[in-house]
Amino acid sequence: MISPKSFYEHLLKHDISFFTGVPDSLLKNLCFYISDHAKKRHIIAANEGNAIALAIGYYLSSNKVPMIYLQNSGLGNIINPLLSLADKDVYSIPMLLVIGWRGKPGVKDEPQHKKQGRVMLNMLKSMEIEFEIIRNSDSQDQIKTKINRMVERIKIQKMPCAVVIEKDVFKKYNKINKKRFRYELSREDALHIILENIRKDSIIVSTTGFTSRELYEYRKNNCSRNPDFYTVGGMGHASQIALGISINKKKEVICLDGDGSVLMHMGSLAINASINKKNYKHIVFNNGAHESVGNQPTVGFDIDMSMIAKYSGYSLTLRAHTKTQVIKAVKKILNHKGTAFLEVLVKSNARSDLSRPDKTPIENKKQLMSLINK
Ligand SMILES: Cc1ncc(C[n+]2csc(CCOP(=O)(O)OP(=O)(O)O)c2C)c(N)n1
Repeated sequence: MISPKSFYEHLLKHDISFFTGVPDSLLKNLCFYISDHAKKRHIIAANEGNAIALAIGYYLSSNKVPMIYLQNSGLGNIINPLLSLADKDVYSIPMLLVIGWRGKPGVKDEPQHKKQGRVMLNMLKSMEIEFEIIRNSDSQDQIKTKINRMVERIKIQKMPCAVVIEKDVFKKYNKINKKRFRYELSREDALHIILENIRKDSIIVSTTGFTSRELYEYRKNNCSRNPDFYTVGGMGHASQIALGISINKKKEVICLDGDGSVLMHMGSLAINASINKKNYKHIVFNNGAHESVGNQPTVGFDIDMSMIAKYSGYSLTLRAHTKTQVIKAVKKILNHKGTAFLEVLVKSNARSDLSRPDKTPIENKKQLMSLINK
């Protein structure tokens, strides 16, 4: 194990002092330390591919090696800019990737992480990216030696190299910059209000992380079988899944999204609006954070998502943050004969005892398909 401080300071010794990436629960203590200490030399990117691009720009303008952090779920997002820009055969950009290894074979994890965890090392090998695995049994000195080896390779080869991080490598770090609650409703409160004010047969597509877990928990406690699709992986794609369903169905299709998820692939807003299906309703819980992986900030509270949706072409866009406002807004979007968008501003304070779906994704899919294709 290593403290985030020692890891960070070791990178500084190598003159690695710019950090960008998308947060990961497994790397959260490192992410907190970087947020507290790197300040302006740290940018939380909208998606992992963007982080690679930012790192390229940083290198071009500083001649220094940047560090990019990500969960291995984000590997798909980085492949294109890595292979078609940063690679030795193209612009040859040195950078250090720090990848959280979810779904490592032999370690219990959720279904969406298993395949990615199993194939990740082979994916890195086939991309010709050299890497070191940092194990939780490694001593601090062993970890530093592995980083030294990778940094040396990066500098000689002038290309991206990676350290793959097992679970529990980083010691706990208590962040200094704690977030203050700004809004009265939690996402779970808002979710319950919405579920109680929509038609019971509405098809719901929920985004990655706590939103899906809170929806699942509600169904479990109410013993109901509903047409829900939990977007357990594929962060940022829930709204397009919902759109794909809505084009074949007359029933209301409601996407329950998160600010981090919308930001990750924000171009989809314009596509949702352009299709203008009147049964398509998009609700975003904006808590200004990636709460599911440790509450690292997004730009959610610095922007007005309902305005972005409006100018992307949604014919009705609303914002709400109190119970009365949410009830009114839900009624309005459901009565509206066109694509509608509701931004619900909430606080981050999810319960720590949230359960996870006890059915497999395939069982969930079968239940959904049997309910909507009767
Ligand atoms: C491509 C990808 N990158 C990163 C993750 C890790 N991850 C899971 S949930 C989440 C945060 C989602 O943020 P948001 O949509 O705002 O929802 P919240 O967690 O705040 O409810 C992240 C970063 C992931 N699953 N997939």
